[in-house]
Amino acid sequence: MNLIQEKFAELDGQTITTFTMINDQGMEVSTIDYGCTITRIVVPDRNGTLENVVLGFDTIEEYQQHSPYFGAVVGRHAGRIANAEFTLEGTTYHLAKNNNGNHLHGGIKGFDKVIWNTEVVEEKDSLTLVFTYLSKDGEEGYPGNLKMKISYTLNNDNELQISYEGVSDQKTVVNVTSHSYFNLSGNLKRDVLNHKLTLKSNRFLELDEELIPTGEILPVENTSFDFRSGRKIIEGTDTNDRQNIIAGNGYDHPFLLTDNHNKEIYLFDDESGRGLIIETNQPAVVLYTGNQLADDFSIQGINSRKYLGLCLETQGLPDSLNHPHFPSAILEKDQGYYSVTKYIFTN
Ligand code: FUC
Repeated sequence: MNLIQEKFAELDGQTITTFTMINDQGMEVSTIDYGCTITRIVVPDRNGTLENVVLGFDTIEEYQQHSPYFGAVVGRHAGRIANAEFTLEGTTYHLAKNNNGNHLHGGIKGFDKVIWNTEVVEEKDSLTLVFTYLSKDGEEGYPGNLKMKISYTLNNDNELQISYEGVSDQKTVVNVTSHSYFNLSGNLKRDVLNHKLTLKSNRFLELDEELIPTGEILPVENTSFDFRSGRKIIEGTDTNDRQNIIAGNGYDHPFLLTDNHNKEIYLFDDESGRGLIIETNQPAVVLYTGNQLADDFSIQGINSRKYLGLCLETQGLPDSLNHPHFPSAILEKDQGYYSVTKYIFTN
């Protein structure tokens, strides 16, 4: 295992550092302490060729100007909260409005736009980056001083594990995830339309025109949302299903997982031979197929465009605060929040 640290940029008088973890198989994961952002994941294809499989930039300016949360940790609450408000113990909290009057991915300056403290833990067969941050009471409208600790561990089996821990001095809400856009073709050679996704999920959330959950939980049977036996992404970008159309011709939906820690999410690109198995303790995964990716900038020399990457955001259900029948995102005072997701790359 090997770790390289180098300066990435200066921001407001602070240095932003890139940490690159490299394992004995040559897999590399590069992360900056701004937003705990994963800027690069390099893994082998079926011939052993090492290439990057996530969308990321080389400069801080590009992250600030163009990034739709590329590779970042999003929080305190991932996804949309309707009208940017919720009520807890009789108090209504007004959150930052950053998406059509709604709250999205933690607000205007969420976890993705702050600089985290970093520590490195080296073990014989793994390396861990430990990021910590204190989100103060009232930040982006949320109650409670919330202490977060996020760990990225790379081992020699081409597995990256991300764990999220949090504790608050007041009752609050937490639902954190990682927002990497995967593209297994390698160095963005193709878009993700021919990637095949398999999901252990029978049900998904219906969305309204603003991509907010309506409260209805729909069965996947006989729809383009049935990934149980595997399905290419293109089958949902080109349908008449109203849910695919309102998402911008694709997917932007939370799927409820039926099985945890058991290969519940599997993405495969036949042409490169690369696969990605995702296992989590979370109740859901949001599949977002890059439907809103703008085309007026480039990503490491490649023109950005729709479907250039897809996100698999393991998490609780968005807007659960306004839908009491959804699993709760409430964190009690002094109780621990714990979420963990493992990304296993195959070739
Ligand atoms: C995803 C989506 C949103 C949004 C954002 C950049 O998580 O759910 O619709 O476009 O990322």
